[in-house]
Amino acid sequence: MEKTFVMLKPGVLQRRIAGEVLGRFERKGLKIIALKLLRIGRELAETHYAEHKGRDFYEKLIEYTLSGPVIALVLEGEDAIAVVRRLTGPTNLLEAPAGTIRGDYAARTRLNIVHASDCPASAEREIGLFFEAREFCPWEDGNRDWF
Ligand code: FUP
Repeated sequence: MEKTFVMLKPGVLQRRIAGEVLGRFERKGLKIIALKLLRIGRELAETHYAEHKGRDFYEKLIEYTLSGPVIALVLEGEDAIAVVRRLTGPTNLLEAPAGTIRGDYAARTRLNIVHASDCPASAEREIGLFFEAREFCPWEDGNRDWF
């Protein structure tokens, strides 16, 4: 099963929509196998967004990422990376359709409220940046009658 990294940026907690956003991933059938609430430091934010260093939006992006706690999680599922990117919607807010997380909850590209890995190499790198092996909690579905 594929794993992907997701970060709910500070706007999610500030707007009290963590449950709604997490619920979208759960309803799709993705499995949460690691999750934590944390306030990240500048060093981690800069490493995470290293590919954007020097871009005109970089400082504001780092500032936003550091502006409050984030929720970091690892989701597992078939084609989890692509499935989660479809749920979050495109980076550019003007292209994010209603029904996607960014399309429904974000008004500006810079404040697009959620990060999701875009390829297997990024997922592996980002999971490694935010989580240690002992923080994972794999589980089995068990009683499928719930569904
Ligand atoms: P994504 O993978 O969809 O999060 O997109 P990027 O890695 O390209 O961008 C990371 C973050 O930079 C976005 F969440 C928001 C910010 N950004 C801007 O503010 N303006 C841009 O033109 C592009 C990205």
